[in-house]
Amino acid sequence: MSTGVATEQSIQVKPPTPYVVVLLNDDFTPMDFVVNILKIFFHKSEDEATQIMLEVHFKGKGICGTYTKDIAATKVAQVNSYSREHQYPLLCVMEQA
Ligand code: NFA
Repeated sequence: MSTGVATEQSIQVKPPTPYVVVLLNDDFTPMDFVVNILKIFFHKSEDEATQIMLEVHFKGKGICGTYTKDIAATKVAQVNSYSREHQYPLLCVMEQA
């Protein structure tokens, strides 16, 4: 059984490097499909999802959320698979924040 006593001299705990998950605009993916992506995978409300979708549509890209590297990579893979399953070219990428 653990005594709970740390035997190391110092234990460094640092916050993980943040990554943003980004959606990129294209001319083919329907607006309502993008809104649904933001609701399903990023837990956005209808209003918030619509705002982000319009940011992507008018400015070329928009941030869906900020995550650790592993979570961001999982979101990117899930969104791109879902878009391809529905035969849309929507692109989701991650960037170091
Ligand atoms: N530009 C797309 C359209 O006019 C909508 C869209 C928004 C696509 C955000 C991708 C991302 N149907």
